[in-house]
Amino acid sequence: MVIKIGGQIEKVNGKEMTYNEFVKRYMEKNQPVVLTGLMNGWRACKDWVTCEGQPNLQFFSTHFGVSKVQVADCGTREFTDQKRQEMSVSEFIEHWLSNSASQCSNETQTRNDQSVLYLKDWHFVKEYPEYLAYITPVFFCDDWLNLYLDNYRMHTDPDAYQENYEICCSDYRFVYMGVKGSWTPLHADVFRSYSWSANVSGKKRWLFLAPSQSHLVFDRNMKNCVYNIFDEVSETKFPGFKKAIWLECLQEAGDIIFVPSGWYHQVHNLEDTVSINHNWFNAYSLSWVWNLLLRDYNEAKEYIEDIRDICDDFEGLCQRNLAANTGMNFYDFFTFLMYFALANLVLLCELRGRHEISTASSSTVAHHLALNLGYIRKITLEMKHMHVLEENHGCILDMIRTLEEPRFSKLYMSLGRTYGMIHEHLHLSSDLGEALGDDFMVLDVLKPYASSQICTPEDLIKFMDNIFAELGNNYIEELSV
Ligand SMILES: O=C(O)CCC(=O)C(=O)O
Repeated sequence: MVIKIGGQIEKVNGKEMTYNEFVKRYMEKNQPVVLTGLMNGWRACKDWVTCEGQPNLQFFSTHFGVSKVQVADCGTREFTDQKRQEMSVSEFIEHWLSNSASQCSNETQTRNDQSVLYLKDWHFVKEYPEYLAYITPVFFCDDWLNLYLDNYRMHTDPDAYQENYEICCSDYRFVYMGVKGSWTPLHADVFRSYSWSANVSGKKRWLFLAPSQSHLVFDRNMKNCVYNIFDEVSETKFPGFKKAIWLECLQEAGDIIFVPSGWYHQVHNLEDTVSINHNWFNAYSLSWVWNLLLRDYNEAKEYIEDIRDICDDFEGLCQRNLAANTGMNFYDFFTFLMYFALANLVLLCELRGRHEISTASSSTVAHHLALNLGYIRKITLEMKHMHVLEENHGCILDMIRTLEEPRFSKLYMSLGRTYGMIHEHLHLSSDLGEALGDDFMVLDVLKPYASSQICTPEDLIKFMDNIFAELGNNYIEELSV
């Protein structure tokens, strides 16, 4: 099938763009872009690439050969993805080398291990935290997903065996390695997160579909999505497909692509390629995550509607199924929102208490924090209006206990350092060295309101509004995003 290509993704020199420009032009507008010039000096670009510009397979085998990784067989479909198997990095590289050797010698292929393998989702940073292969470009640092997972779990199911979860959901910072011809089927990213993907070596072809057209790659029931846009796609099954207009991008080594929320994409390695890839989201993309959860919840509910009457806890079962299918449920997402509401509030109080919002950079940080809170409030309000979590009788967040938890201190301090770095506010990035002590004035502002526990979206809204009233009317505009 010949697809319609409507244009190319814009390519911009990342060194000539400010953070605020990136936010205004791409993150806020949810538009893809390719950024150049941001990978200079990365250790990965030196260690992982040969003098000829090829992936340095020997280096991977020698230094990381024992790592266990997920490898996709690009020729075998399994449900909506490619069939995967686990193997060590050295086994994967052995396969890669033996296949390229047999291709070079033009050998008649009689062996049955000629499948095109693609190493995906290798949690490289988790596994080798000391190695420092790269520095996340500033544009992608406001990453609540990985920051949260460094301190908390997205979902805990006391009944389920967790080993697989520990590995696959521990973070979303990956390395990908694939021979020429390896590829990734059409999909939109997990949680409708953003992603960024940096080509360390090799070349990729990306095909993108804007969210406004995503219905065109689904069947009539909006249940099944096209798997490979270059297959003969059945017009009867996918009647809208031929109307889809794709954007294309040829990503060279040294290019980083920003993939916005909800954009379907298919990716082909045109050469042997090694890339680094993060999934991430923040205040700007919370509504995407929430809308996905709502859609998947309704689907999960519909699926078991016929057993509603014989179910003791129908809602509980829906939430369990939602977490199993999507990776989080309403409780998990609401818990996530509460932690980030509290972290942003702590930082805002800290900024006002210690330094006053006088310098340009501190007021930029304050504006950013207030905007974050505005987005959190907006989603929480939607949750409240939809009466979700109303049947919840337990407390989800005990403010005082949370404020005293070391991992919460780690979370808000990392967030503060991130904003200090992004907005070049050196005070904030260096002052947040100690956890909140009892004498700390932030607690004076928060504690009177923190005594009540937060169980529902309504509680969270009240809590946030009380603190805002305390801080004065400075942030009305940001709060009404
Ligand atoms: O590079 C690939 O093969 C896939 C990457 C991808 O889908 C992503 O970054 O979202």
